[in-house]
Amino acid sequence: KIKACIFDLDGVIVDTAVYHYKAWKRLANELGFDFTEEDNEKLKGVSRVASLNLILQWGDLSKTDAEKEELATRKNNWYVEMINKMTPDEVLPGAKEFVESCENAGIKTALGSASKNSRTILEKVGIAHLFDVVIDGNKVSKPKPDPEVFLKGAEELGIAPENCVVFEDAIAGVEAAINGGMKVVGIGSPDVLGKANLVINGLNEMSLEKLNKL
Ligand code: B16
Ligand code: MG
Repeated sequence: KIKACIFDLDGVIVDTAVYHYKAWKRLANELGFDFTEEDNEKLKGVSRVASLNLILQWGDLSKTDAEKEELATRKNNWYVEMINKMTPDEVLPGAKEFVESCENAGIKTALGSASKNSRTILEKVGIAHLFDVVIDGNKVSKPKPDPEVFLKGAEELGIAPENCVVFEDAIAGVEAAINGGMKVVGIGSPDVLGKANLVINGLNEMSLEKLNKL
């Protein structure tokens, strides 16, 4: 029986991928190269440092750790400038409603995100109060597909992993949930997220009825 829902942030609750893309693209351009929106897909759900490493690889550049830190900070400052302007209408369709319906049904809710900026985003879009627990990039050290982020969420909620369901848009996140012994609903394409127990296009297609059938 499902007793808790754990939500990824980018791609499930909000579409911050577009802001990540703009900021990374600006950085790449300053470094003298470019990458496509298709390449950007590979950065979804991937941590900040890992994203930078991939981008530098695409530009055929190698940097010292100190230089990487400066580059990641530069990108993050642009990103933060953009997310600071986010508004409640940027919550993806049905997301707020579904999290609320969980709350009303006595199902616990947590956020499980790789982002170190998740607090700002939740507050800007006005839904921070809807999550019982927030586990994000500030609290975990092992990136998805390691299940750490979701296991910590379950632990802080006091719910066993087998009674949790994770909502994820990235393949690494779907794998992380499975590795943690949880059920998982994929948000996106069945071709990519086929390992999930159920794949839907967005939380607007989710319901408590579907949750109970997982
Ligand atoms: P930050 P999620 C992930 O969010 C993004 O999908 C990924 O593109 C980003 O690099 C990562 O967060 C870290 O974000 O730079 O803000 O710490 O899908 O795990 O909610
Ligand atoms: Mg995501």
